[in-house]
Amino acid sequence: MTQDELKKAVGFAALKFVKPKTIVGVGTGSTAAHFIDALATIKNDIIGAVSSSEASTKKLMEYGIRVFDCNDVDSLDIYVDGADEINHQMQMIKGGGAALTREKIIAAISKKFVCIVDESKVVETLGNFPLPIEVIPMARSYVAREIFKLGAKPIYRDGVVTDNGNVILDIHDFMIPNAIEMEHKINNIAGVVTVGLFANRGANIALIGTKSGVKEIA
Ligand code: ABF
Repeated sequence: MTQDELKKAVGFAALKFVKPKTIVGVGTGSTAAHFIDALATIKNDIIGAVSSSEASTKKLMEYGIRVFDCNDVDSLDIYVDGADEINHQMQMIKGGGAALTREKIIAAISKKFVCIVDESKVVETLGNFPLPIEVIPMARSYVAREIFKLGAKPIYRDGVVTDNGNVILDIHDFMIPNAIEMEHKINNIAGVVTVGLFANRGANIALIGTKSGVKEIA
C-alpha cells in the first residue's frame, strides 16, 4: 500500500466514531482530506462540521456539508485530524500545515480527539519533525531569540501567513522528551500565539494506518 492509501484507510476508519445528528470537528491536511471524503458519504446523517482551516472549509462546502462558526458551537463530540508526529503517550506535533491555532481551539472544545495517521508518523520521542509555532509578526525576532536559549534552531517559514494573519517559526534540532512541560514553556513566551505541541490535550484515540491494517489505540 502507498502512504496515501494508508492515509485513506484511516480517514475512512474514523467514520465509525461519528455519531448521527452531531457537528463534527474536522482537521486539515491530506489525511483529514480523506476523512472529509468519508464524511461526505454520510453527510445527510450529520448536522455539519467545524473546520480548522479555509482549505478544509472549502472542501466541506463543495460537498454541501454545512460549516459552523466555532463561536456558535458549545462543544463537539469528536474532532478528527492528522498529525505530523505522535508518540506512545498520544502526544503530538501538529501544524505542518500552518493551521495549528484553529486545530488547538477545536481540540479544546471537543470531547474526543481522534488522530488519524499513517505509521510513518509514530515516534518514540517527538521532535524529528520541526516543531511549528505561530507567532505575532512583531514578535518574530524576540521569540526566535528565546527559542535559541532553549538550545534549538528556529527557522522562519518564509512566505507563509496563517489564516489568522500571523507567521510561523519551525523549531529544528529539538528532541522533546518532556512535551507537557515544553508546551507550557513555549506558550509562555510573549508573542507566541500557539505552539504545535498537543501534549497537555493529546489524542484520545489514534488510528494508525499500517501495511497490515488500521490499528486503533485508545
Ligand atoms: C494537520 O495536517 C496538521 O496538524 C499536520 O500538520 C498535518 C498533517 O498532514 P498530513 O495528513 O497531510 O500528513 O492535521
